Amino acid sequence: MKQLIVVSNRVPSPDKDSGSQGGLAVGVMNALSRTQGLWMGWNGQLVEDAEQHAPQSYENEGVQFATFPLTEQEHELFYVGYSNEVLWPLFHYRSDMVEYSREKDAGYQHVNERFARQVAGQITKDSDASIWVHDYQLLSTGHYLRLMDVECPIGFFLHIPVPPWEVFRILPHHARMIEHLCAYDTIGFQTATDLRHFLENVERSGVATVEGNTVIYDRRRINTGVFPISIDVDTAREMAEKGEQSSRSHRLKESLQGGPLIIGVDRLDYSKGLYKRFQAFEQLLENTHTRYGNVTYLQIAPLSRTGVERYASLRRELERIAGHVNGRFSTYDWMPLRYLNTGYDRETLMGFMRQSRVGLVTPLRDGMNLVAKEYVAAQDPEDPGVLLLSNLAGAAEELDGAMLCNPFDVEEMADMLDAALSMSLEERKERWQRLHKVISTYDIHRWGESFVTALDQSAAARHADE
Ligand code: ADQ
Repeated sequence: MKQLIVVSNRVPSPDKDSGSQGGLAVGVMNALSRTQGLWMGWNGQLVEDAEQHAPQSYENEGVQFATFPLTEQEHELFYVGYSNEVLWPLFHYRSDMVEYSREKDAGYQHVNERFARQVAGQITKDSDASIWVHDYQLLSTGHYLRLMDVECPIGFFLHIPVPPWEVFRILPHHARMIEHLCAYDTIGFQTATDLRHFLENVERSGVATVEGNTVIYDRRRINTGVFPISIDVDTAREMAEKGEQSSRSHRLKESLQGGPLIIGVDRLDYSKGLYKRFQAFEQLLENTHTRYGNVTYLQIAPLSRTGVERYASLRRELERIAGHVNGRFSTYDWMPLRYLNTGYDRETLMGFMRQSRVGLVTPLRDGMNLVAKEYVAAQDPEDPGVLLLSNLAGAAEELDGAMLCNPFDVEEMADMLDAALSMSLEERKERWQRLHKVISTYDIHRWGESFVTALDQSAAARHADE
């Protein structure tokens, strides 16, 4: 049987089951468990002599894991530096935040080569494996695998957006990145827009040619496609039903004093549009006064990438505006904006989502956004909440039934929040049914299966050509 090897920067933590982890873990575990799969990645540890460490292996839910450490310097240059101070902002259209240096670039290449070496070490001459590499931290890993004579099918999936050419070409050595991507057999994107931008970037870089959705590079044919990531809809619904009965949910409900709840759940990241969202909520309170009684906005935003300065400064800005909004509108027994940096287990989160009248998901740019889909899955079909979604999230290309807003237009967001809070039950149900149809038609299982099938097919076509 063919073995699937998944490679990503981080692997799911061994002490949690996949149901308690993010959507990616569920989709990938599902694909891996059907193929005696192996998942490889960084173990989260920083050590001085990382090169000397053989991968640590363990098994979880029938899937093998092999993880390895990095050095502090590798982590600083590869992860903090190039991945999160160059690629992440640029691919989210924030060229103003890009902080490039040759040292970070070299660190990124070095760690990508190391990931490739670790993976190549697991492949024996007669093994029948396919390799699936994930996300912007590992764009060059396939290239190094080919240099190590790994000839098996290798696919790549990008979880974040692809910017158009005029933004992409800001990246120093962007042509080299395209060249490295040409090592893969299949490259998947979240949306049709990302795919279109990628093909345009390939052509404009002059590195390879494009025929339909196929990239042709030095007699190699690279298939590309759209694979919008999704969630495990049934599990999310079950969690929401259970979560709603938890004592936390009861306490939340009591604390609302009969007023409606608006909820936001995001990693604390500048791409998620939190600052403008807080401004929109302030505008809503100003516009509607007491029309909705004690309306509460609960924003759950666990800290992420705390080593990157931009995240620390965003945190300070959010603390300031949250204090300002509450200082302005709170009464002795009502605090309108509840802003917390705590992470919650998924059952609690889904239970909170189910109780809320509006799900506020307004990234300034997002590859997909799984929270938008989780919000839909968590709703009670008889009394569903309204999804207010940024038209700049990948999910907006799919989620027919959401209210779409421009996340840069604070006044429009405030007006749409007002409309969402006063929406009739009939319209809420009708919108939710359309949304639910989308997420249940193409769920996380189909996502994993369709990518792996596409990878197998493109590799088979390559062999037929040889
Ligand atoms: P992220 O930018 O992390 O992912 P998102 O798609 O919303 O964004 O996924 C976040 C996940 O973390 C969700 O499953 C959410 O429930 C969970 N989460 C968020 N806050 C939490 C909290 N406080 N406690 C527990 N869980 C929490 C990247 C890309 C996205 C893309 C995904 C998957 O940026 O665009 O959708 O990968 O491809």
